[in-house]
Amino acid sequence: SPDLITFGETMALFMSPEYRGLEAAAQLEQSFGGAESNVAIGAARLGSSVGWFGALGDDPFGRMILKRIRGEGVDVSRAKLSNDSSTGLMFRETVAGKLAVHYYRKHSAASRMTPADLDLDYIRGCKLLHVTGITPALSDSCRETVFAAVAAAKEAGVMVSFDPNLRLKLWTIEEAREVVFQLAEQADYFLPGWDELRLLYETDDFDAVKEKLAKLNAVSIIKGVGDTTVVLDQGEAASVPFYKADQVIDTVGAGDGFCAGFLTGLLQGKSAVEAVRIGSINGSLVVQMRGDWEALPDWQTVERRLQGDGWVER
Ligand code: KDG
Repeated sequence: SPDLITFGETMALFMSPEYRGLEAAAQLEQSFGGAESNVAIGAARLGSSVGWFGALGDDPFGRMILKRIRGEGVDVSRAKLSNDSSTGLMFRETVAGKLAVHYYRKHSAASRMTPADLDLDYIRGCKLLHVTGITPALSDSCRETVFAAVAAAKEAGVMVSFDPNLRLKLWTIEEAREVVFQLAEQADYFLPGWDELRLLYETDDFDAVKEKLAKLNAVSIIKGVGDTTVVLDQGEAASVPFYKADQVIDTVGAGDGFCAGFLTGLLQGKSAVEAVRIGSINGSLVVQMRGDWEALPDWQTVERRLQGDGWVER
C-alpha cells in the first residue's frame, strides 16, 4: 500500500470567467476538484507515496479525472468507474467579488459508495489514512464507509487524520456536528479551521474551545486563528504564523494544500509544528493560481521557502 491513503468524491469542475457569472458566460473552463484528491495530488507532488480512491461515473468526466489523478503519480488502483451513475459536477462563479459554488452531485457515483467498496487490506497496509467531513455528508452509505475505513485503520495501528471540511450545502450544522465530533474522537490528527470550530461549538471563545479539544486524543491543528495556526497537543498550545502568499487569486483548495503539506511533513518524521510550517507554505502557494490544486508546488519549491530563499527569476 502507499504510505498515505485518502478517498472521497471528486467532481468535474466548471468555472465561468472572472468577469461573467454562470448565467452570462459563453464559455466555461473545465477542471476537477475534490478535497481528498486535492490532498492526494498535493502530497504526491511533494514526494509522498499516495493512494486515492473513490467512485466516478464511467463517463468522459470520470475518465478525465481518473487519468489526471493517475498522471500526478497517485495510486488510483482502487478507484472505480461505475456505469449505473454519473460523475458529480460542480460549477463555480464569482459574483460581485463573492465565490459561489453550485453542486450537481445528488445520486452521483461517489454518493453510492458503500463499505463493500473498501479494500480493507489496502487501508490496513498504509501509514496514514486521511478522511474529510465531506464524504459522510454525501449519503448514509458514504457515512458508513468512512467509519468502516477509520475502524479498519485504527485496528491495524494506522494513523488517522481528519479535516472536517464543513459544507453546509450538503448537510445541516446539527447533522455535521454529530459526525464531526465522532470522527474527531477517533482521529490522531484533527485539522479544523477556527471558522469551522466556531460554528461547531457555537462560540467565539477560543479558550473554551481549546478546553474541549484538549479532551481529545488527537493533536488538533487549528487553522486561521488570526494569522496563525495553533497546534494543540495534550493541552499544550503552540502558535505558528501563516506563511504569507505573494498573491491571492483563488483561495479554494488552500486548506487541502495545507493538509497535503502537513501530512507530508508527518510522513517525513517531522514534529507537528514543523509539519504545520510545510502545510502553511504549501497552502500559500496553491492560492496563487485558479483552480483547487493546479498551483500545488513540488518539494524543491517548498524546501527553498523553508530555508527562506527568495525567488530567482533568471
Ligand atoms: O476543499 C476544496 C473542495 O471543497 C473542492 O475541491 C470541492 O470537494 C469539494 C467539495 O465537496 O466541496
